[in-house]
Amino acid sequence: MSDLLQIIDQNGVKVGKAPRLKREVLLQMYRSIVQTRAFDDRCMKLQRTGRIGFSLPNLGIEAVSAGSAAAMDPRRDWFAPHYRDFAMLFYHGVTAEKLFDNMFGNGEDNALGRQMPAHFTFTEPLRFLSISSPLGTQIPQAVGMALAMKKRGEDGVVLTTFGDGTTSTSGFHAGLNFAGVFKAPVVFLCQNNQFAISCFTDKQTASESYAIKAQAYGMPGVRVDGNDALAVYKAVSDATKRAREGHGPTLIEAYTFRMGGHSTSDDPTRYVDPALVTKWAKRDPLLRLRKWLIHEGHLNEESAELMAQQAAEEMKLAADTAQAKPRPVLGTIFTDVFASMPAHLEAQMESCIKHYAERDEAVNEKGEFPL
Ligand SMILES: Cc1ncc(C[n+]2csc(CCOP(=O)(O)OP(=O)(O)O)c2C)c(N)n1
Repeated sequence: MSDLLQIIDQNGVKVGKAPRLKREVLLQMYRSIVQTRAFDDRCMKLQRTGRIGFSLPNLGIEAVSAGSAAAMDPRRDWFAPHYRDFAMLFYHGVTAEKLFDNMFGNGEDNALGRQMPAHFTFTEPLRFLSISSPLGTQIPQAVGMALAMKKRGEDGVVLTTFGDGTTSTSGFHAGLNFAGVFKAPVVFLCQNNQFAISCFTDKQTASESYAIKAQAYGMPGVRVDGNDALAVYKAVSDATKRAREGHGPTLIEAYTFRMGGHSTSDDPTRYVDPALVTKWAKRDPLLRLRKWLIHEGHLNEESAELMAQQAAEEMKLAADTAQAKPRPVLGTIFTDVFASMPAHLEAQMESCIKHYAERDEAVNEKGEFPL
């Protein structure tokens, strides 16, 4: 099994060669983790007070998303994400309000309320394929996108992320096999947070690691400390460079721990050993990066506290704003599917709007349909 790549240890001390990164990049990585935590905290409050239906906490795994996002070029690369990757969006400048538009499924949601909450999709400011609930579907899609870019002579790379549980899907096998054979410019990043809902990693695979599976597909496998944003950045940027230069895919396993529940519907205290939680709390990715940034003089205790406070205020304001926006109009059920709507759909749309309007039911004068 390959060694675990680590640059900053759990005490915030440098133990490996740090990549040369600008101060703004380092601070943006840190800020995106802080924002993700504040977003999760706000979502939990909204869910517990019945204002949103569902969310997926990122607590503990944020450095995997932040470190990998920093290694990608949003102008030419694509993200084919897992559903626990919110820091990628914050890193590349998606606003909190835009995320809450999706959480509330309002009329400004990019998916117009037709996706589950926390299932984001963006083409700007980064190319972020829609998060998908069926596990592993993003993996073959990422390979197809990467090969399409290669065929067109573009130099883009696709970063696809997934959990340890997702390595048991057929999408994982099909995607890695195809990418290995055709040298697709893809980076496969497994967030090994050691759980698939309540299924612990020892019931997920008999392999000695997830990274070792790369051997079977003819590509390099790298194991990295997933709570170390700099190490994740280094592993993903090396793999991206390799892919961009035409040498094909890499499988990276980011070893981390899910410190929260699987979702807002889950009670992890029923199946997670508290000793494990205590052990991993000491490896917290946010505290580790914060200690190192303070040591390097990029941050101090006051500026770090201020950033956390600002993020909490930002999330509250964004959530309140998104909640107050109108819902999608009824007609959007029919739009966005065809470039020009076929006649039979147009007829169905008219009849549907007329039906509800006549009954004065659930539609206002703008055709808004409270779903
Ligand atoms: C194809 C498929 N099978 C089962 C599920 C139900 N399911 C939802 S999340 C999940 C666990 C996934 O675990 P993992 O890939 O490790 O990601 P994590 O939630 O730990 O981030 C399961 C089994 C699903 N959504 N799709």
